[in-house]
Amino acid sequence: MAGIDRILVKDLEVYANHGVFKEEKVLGQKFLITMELFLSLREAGKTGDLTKSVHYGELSHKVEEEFKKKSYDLIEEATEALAEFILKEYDFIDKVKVSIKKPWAPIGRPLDYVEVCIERAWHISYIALGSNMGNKEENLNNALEMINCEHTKVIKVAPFLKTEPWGYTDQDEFLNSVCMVKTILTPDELMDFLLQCEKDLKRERIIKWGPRTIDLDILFYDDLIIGSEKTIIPHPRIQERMFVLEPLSNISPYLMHPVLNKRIIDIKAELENK
Ligand code: PH2
Ligand code: MG
Ligand code: MG
Repeated sequence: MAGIDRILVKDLEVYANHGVFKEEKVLGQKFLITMELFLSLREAGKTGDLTKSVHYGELSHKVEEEFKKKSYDLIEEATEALAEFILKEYDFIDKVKVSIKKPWAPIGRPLDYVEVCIERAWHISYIALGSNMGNKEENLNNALEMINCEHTKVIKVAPFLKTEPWGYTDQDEFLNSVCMVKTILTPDELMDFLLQCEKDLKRERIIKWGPRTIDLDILFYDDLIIGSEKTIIPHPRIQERMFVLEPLSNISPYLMHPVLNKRIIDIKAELENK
């Protein structure tokens, strides 16, 4: 998503009270904050419109204020907090690299500085939604509302679709949809977040593939391929399920499946012809 356009704010000097040691918290010390923002600068470059870019003065002041709000033990925490703050505050920044240097780190030895540097980004994910108990439409709408929050933004939603139960067929028909989101969560964090949403929407797990008030499954996360204990991405049964392919091809027909190496619309045509 992110190209190579970037804005660099290097070694912004801020005095603050972060550190593990008591004297660091009491006396404070100098920190140097470097922010590398990755976003398209084409439009601002062509039009001179500042609202299409980031006002780096304004950003620097906001970041300084955010940095001083709290006293962290670790510069890792402060760095993480700043990266998250920048992505949330300016959600058109695709990716950010943040580094914090401590030139006066009190380690009893001379040094140039210690530095922590991280890279964080907005990621694109697709989530399948399904419900076949209670007020299904309301269940899907509640789930979408819950998913859309500070760290995860719903970008597109497919029209809700009535579908016959697949797998375990002795149950009520489903209402299904798929949404496209951007998120700053990692795949595992997104998984935990969706499980928590299911819980909050009172999902009970009784029979595998059985009736449910709400089911939220990650279909894709960027073009990542993951097969860990906890998270399998892409979802392994996309190509067998019309209740996923139909809504998905409604919002992103030309999306590439990173394992099958085919577009969604073609995977759907193959299932139709089976
Ligand atoms: N979900 C299942 C099993 N079967 N069938 C339909 N039509 N829609 C679903 O969402 C669905 C299903 C397991 O998640
Ligand atoms: Mg499911
Ligand atoms: Mg599930």
